[in-house]
Amino acid sequence: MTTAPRTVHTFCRYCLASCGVEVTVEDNRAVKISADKQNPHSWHDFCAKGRTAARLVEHPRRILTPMRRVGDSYVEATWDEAITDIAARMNAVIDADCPDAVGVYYGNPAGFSSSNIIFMNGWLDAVDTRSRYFVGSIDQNAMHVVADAMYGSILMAPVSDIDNCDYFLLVGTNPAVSAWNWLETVPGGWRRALARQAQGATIVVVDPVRTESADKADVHLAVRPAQDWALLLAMVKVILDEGREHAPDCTDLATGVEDLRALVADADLDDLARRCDVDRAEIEKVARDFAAARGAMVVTRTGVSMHLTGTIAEWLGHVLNVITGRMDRPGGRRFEPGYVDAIRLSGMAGTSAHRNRLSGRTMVAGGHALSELPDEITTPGIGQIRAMVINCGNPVVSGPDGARLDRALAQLDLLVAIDFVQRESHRHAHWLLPAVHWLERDDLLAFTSNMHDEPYLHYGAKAVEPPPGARQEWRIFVDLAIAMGKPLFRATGFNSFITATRRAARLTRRPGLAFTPRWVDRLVLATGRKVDGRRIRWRDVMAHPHGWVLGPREFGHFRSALRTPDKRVHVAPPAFIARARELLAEPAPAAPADYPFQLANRRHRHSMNSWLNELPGLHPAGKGSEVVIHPEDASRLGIDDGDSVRVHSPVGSVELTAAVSDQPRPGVVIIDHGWGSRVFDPRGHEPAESFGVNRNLLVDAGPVDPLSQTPALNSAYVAVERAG
Ligand SMILES: Nc1nc2c(c(=O)[nH]1)N[C@H]1C(S)=C(S)[C@@H](COP(=O)(O)OP(=O)(O)OC[C@H]3O[C@@H](n4cnc5c(=O)[nH]c(N)nc54)[C@H](O)[C@@H]3O)O[C@H]1N2
Ligand SMILES: Nc1nc2c(c(=O)[nH]1)N[C@H]1C(S)=C(S)[C@@H](COP(=O)(O)OP(=O)(O)OC[C@H]3O[C@@H](n4cnc5c(=O)[nH]c(N)nc54)[C@H](O)[C@@H]3O)O[C@H]1N2
Ligand code: SF4
Ligand SMILES: [Mo]
Repeated sequence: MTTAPRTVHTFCRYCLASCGVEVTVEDNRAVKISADKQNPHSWHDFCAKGRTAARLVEHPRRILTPMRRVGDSYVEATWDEAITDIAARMNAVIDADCPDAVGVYYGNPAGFSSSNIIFMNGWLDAVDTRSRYFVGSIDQNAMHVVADAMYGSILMAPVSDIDNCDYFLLVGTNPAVSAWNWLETVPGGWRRALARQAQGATIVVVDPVRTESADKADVHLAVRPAQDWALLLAMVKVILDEGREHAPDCTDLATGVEDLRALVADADLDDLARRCDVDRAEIEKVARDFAAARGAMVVTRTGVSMHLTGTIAEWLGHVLNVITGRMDRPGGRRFEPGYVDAIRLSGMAGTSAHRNRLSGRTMVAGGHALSELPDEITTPGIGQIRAMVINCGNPVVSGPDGARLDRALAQLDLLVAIDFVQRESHRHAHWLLPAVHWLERDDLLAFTSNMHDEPYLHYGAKAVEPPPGARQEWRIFVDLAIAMGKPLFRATGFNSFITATRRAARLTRRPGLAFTPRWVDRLVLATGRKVDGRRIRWRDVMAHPHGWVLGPREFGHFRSALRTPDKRVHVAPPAFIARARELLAEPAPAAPADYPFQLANRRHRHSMNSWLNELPGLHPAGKGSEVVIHPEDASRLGIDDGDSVRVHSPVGSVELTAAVSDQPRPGVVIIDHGWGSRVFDPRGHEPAESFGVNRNLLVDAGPVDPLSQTPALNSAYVAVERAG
């Protein structure tokens, strides 16, 4: 029997643009997904990834029940079998060694579920392991480290006030493709910036590649990769030396400006200009225009962070905003309080200063660095990781030196992957556990409410029921803790409380009595901020299916939100000053003779890191298999457009097709990241499908930014030659 079509309004949870969508549902299938134009906040970025979300839900290779590895293939199993077996094997590993023998890697999509990370942490605390590996170390750690040192909390992420901005200094970001998101949701951000430009605002894009965004910019500074720190330090120097700073903010809001002055006094503009390979006169002009503009902002993103110098560059971007009076002022960066105090709530979760046994490095933002994971798995000793969960991640492709990680994962006693399909990183999994897609899931993303560029609440309602065999991560972690006999959140009684609610639900035949994260959502709202003088009630949330703008954008919340003890912005954290001095003392960057090119990266509108590039019809054949080379470099190497070329580094080698273009600056070659991930077929036993080439095989995981622990993902040195 078919049922009449119905319409569900919700939002896309692939990226932080959080587009409102309208889903037409027929027979529990999402047959059409379009932008929800009644959404008052977000739909303008709506893209093909959201439009085709049902293709992943209905992926022909989707895992539909837990699957256990038997020899070289997989057999279907029940959840009871899966949880019992995994719990027993994990307990055995812990008993033989210590809790750190069980580890987790969690990737970017984990943050788009309202319950995943909370209950994963509850389980990790139950197990009492410190072997926690986080995608931040290949993405946003620099931002967390800077926010912590300058503002007192890793979660103090300022949002962009685009509509009042007269001068955009966009460093290492390509918002025309990526949407304006990295720890902030600024719907239609790029369009709005272009609208400001049409009214006279200036857009400066700093990028070694002439991207779609750089093409539209008034000024494009084709910086040498990983040398943004030098460029931004030069701008800080121009502003401080010439007295162009915002004096009240430098004395009242900020502390440490004198230490900055001392730092720039020891830096030389010509030297800095040489390092970043941008003309000194151009740097001076941008710095002066930036300081003089009425409303202005520096925005730094992944192009800044994914280098050995990432934290210093990220820091100096924030410094420019602070010393020119851009914080909490129109056209600059504000603090959005959101409807819950995410900073307070996350603080309650507690952070660990644990040092990894081999590297001795501490956690950043609650996790260790992915680049350390292979050694922690393969090196014997107390705390050697023997069992792992990969939760929403594909680190073999998205992280550095995937070949090394792949070899390590193969040595585990137990590897559990929670995902929709079996990808490259799940190749050695002993258990594949089927996840639930956002179209099939309810989410209240309260913890990111302070990243929206206006006060906003939207309940992510599910559009369709998940396959009966799929389970949300929270449920998996809760069941594992119970089966392992370890108290969730280290809270005695929590497990028996959950079991009691389940028993009550069974006995009374009222499934609604069983514990779900909805209880947490309600608690969060009940203790959240007041709107119009009262707390948000659940029925208010339900009354706004298109999303709810809670009030006007407000300034004036930044200072009180600061978590530094003195409620001031620390512009010169000693560790950053010391590292900057170290960089200044290093010789100017030069490529090693054997590896003369730097490897840049590109994203596409229609893929999401290492996934969504396998969806039928979304990508033409050959996508993800080209290396873009500047014409001068190509002619020197005797390479023509379409030639087969080999790109290699000290750690890896890949073959691709040459595309000759003047988009990269000479000396830089581009290979898109996120490709080269196989999708296996554990149910149908068809051969693995492969899409493109994994360029991160070329990135050495060894050297990392000492502050953020991020490797040189987008500035590794490589060699290029004709193949054959
Ligand atoms: N060279 C280079 N490397 C990069 C980057 C770069 O710019 N250059 N970018 C980096 C960035 S910004 C990031 S964020 C990282 C990403 O790195 P990761 O987060 O490790 O990997 P993703 O490629 O995002 O893979 C996410 C996986 O989660 C699965 N998934 C999606 N939704 C869900 C869900 O709801 N539940 C479960 N259980 N699984 C789900 C997907 O199917 C996919 O397998 O990669 C980084 N790598
Ligand atoms: N379509 C699509 N949208 C996405 C994603 C996706 O994979 N696909 N990923 C989402 C995620 S997880 C994130 S974190 C955000 C990321 O959002 P962005 O940070 O805007 O990511 P990119 O589009 O990779 O832009 C980074 C730019 O930095 C440049 N760059 C590289 N090295 C340097 C350098 O040394 N200096 C400077 N100045 N620039 C450099 C690159 O050439 C690139 O143009 O996007 C999100 N949105
Ligand atoms: S993936 Fe596309 S549709 Fe989904 S939130 Fe991001 S920009 Fe919007
Ligand atoms: Mo990311």
